[in-house]
Amino acid sequence: YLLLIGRSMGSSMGALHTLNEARACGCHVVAIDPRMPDIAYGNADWVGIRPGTDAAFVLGLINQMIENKTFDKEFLIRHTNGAYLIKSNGTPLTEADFRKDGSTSVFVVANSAGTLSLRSVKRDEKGAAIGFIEDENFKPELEFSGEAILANGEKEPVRTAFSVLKKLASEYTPEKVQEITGIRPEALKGIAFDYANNKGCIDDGWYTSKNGTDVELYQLICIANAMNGNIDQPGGLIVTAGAGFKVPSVAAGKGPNGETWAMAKEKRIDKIVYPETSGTYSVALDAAVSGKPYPIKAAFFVGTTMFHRQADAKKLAENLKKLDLVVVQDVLPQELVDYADYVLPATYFMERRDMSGVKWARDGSIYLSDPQLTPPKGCEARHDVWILLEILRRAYPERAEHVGYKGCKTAEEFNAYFGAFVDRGYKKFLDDCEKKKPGSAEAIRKSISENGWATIKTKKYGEYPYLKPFGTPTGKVEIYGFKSFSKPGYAQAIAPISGYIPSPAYTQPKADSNEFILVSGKNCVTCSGLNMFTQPTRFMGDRTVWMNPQDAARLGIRNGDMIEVEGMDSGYKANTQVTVTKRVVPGAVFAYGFSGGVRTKTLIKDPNYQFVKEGINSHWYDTGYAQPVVGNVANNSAVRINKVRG
Ligand SMILES: Nc1nc2c(c(=O)[nH]1)N[C@H]1C(S)=C(S)[C@@H](COP(=O)(O)OP(=O)(O)OC[C@H]3O[C@@H](n4cnc5c(=O)[nH]c(N)nc54)[C@H](O)[C@@H]3O)O[C@H]1N2
Ligand SMILES: Nc1nc2c(c(=O)[nH]1)N[C@H]1C(S)=C(S)[C@@H](COP(=O)(O)OP(=O)(O)OC[C@H]3O[C@@H](n4cnc5c(=O)[nH]c(N)nc54)[C@H](O)[C@@H]3O)O[C@H]1N2
Ligand SMILES: [Mo]
Repeated sequence: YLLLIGRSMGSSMGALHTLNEARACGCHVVAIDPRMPDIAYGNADWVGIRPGTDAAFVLGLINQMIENKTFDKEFLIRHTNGAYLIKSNGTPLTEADFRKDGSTSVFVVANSAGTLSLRSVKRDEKGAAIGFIEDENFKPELEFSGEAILANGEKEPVRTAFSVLKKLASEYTPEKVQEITGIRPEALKGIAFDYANNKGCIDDGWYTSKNGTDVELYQLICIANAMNGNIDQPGGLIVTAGAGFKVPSVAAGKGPNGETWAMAKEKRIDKIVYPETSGTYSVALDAAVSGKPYPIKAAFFVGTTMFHRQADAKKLAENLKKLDLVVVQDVLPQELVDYADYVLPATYFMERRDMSGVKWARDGSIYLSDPQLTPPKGCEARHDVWILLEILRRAYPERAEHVGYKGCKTAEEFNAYFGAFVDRGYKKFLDDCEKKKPGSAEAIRKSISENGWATIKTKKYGEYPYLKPFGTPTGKVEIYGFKSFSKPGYAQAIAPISGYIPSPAYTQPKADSNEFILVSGKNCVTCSGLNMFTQPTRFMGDRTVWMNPQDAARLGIRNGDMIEVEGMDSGYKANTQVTVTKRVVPGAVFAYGFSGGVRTKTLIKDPNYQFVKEGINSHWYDTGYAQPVVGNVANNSAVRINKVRG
């Protein structure tokens, strides 16, 4: 049983094939999405939801599991921080509350008699988490509440993390959930029944740029998975194996041949503003205007579409003009090229040799792709790394020397230089495999030469968090985020657990009016800035905006009409064609990302590519709102739909 919340799968890297195998084996798939994803054409259910309200749905699901006692109590006690005690101010009770020299990383559980026991993560000399320190015979109470006597002699009311979750979830009755999400009580109850009965799993996504409340949502999704005890088990939410393959490369202060150097003291600019971000580009562009936290004067874009990727295209366009230097290194003349001082053409992956680990699969594998195309004679395009090294060599020759690069005149010369790293990494990897398991190197070499890939490590289930701790403060699945208390100011920004929060990223549209939430997603034929510029896209792509028949009737709009989409927050206006369809919920409109509204001057001079101008680019309507501390930027927005006459 698989629940997909805001996952279209139609585009998801090879996962569709596995999904279909699962369905053929009887896996029931349910998609919770404001629009019906393509997978729901087959034997999958689609449950429409009002955009940005998913947290209420998940809390409703958790509440049903608690009310019906269908949750995995044993798992919650043993493998989550559900039984860990929380003080009245919301912070965890720790050893430091009892002893002056006590640790704030040692947490406390209680049994039904009120006896306390300590729990913490076991670490090696280097600080790496290797296990748990806890009394396995101690039976913690999941719903304990009572008083603890602290070091200063004061009595402190305490309760378990699970009690906090239970109280929060209790507000999300099926009726309340319907009011917020639009999902019928019977649908919620049915999903809660099936999900628990089949020990289902909710995909945990990875694209957290929808409504500016995504971190909270994904935390709730993980909690709902823990409620089923279905973590790192077959058919559950798993930690993938990984192959452990590395080629000699450049890391902070370390070169491929063992060279070392001092790194600049400055932190990456987005890490200053959003310390927990995995990458928030808007900070750099803001700094181009404000000079804060430090001034940015130049930007170098390698293989990213920016205008179709980044929320708030309007600000992007303004900020790009403020930079002294913009360089775009790409394979196609996408919109960003219009803002570039220099355009550097790169070769495509099919023109290069590439060896790497497979990241997004259950088992750990490696692959080797050989070049299948040769760039035509006279073509200026070069391998991405070659371009970058040539710039490095001219700007900072000593740094290029650090990585043993002295300049290459021809592609063959560069490929030999670069290929040597891959060969060295591959050889070392094979030697290591052979040492661990004699005979394995030959088997891997054979599989690579015959298939282009080889599976190195088969997934072992039941490791995390049963034997190996997660990276959380407790090492367990945290149904109450202790990370929130790890640094000053964090608890205000990342609550340990949250209820439904209306999106702070855009104005909430008025019901039954011409105001809507605009959502986007990918599809197999038109997503990615690359596919957009292939001719078949003209015929396969969908550059319209979808609207529910109920809304269309109220506004007097018919299928195929031209409409004007006006940003409620951004003020931006553009015309496009409308598709009137029940595949989107009332109150929301949908457009594929990467599909339309291209404004580049260069490419669309070609009459064959005029079509890329059709449709809208949803990012012209975004506010650019980013979540504090984590920095994920919201892609959904609020728009007015106006009928175009004539
Ligand atoms: N062919 C192809 N395949 C690709 C890619 C590609 O470019 N081309 N890209 C790859 C990448 S980088 C990724 S991240 C994956 C993405 O794979 P998925 O995450 O499966 O795909 P998306 O289309 O981004 O999913 C977004 C879905 O969320 C819905 N949605 C929007 N707002 C809300 C909301 O508030 N609530 C809910 N419940 N749903 C909402 C949208 O309608 C959409 O269906 O695909 C990968 N696969
Ligand atoms: N509205 C909306 N916005 C979204 C999303 C959405 O669903 N809806 N999805 C979000 C997600 S999950 C992601 S991952 C991002 C993706 O955003 P991007 O990563 O910017 O998207 P791509 O379209 O994959 O951009 C790849 C660019 O690299 C170029 N390219 C391809 N191969 C090479 C190469 O070998 N070398 C070089 N130098 N260039 C190359 C292509 O021509 C293209 O211009 O977008 C995000 N933004
Ligand atoms: Mo992505």
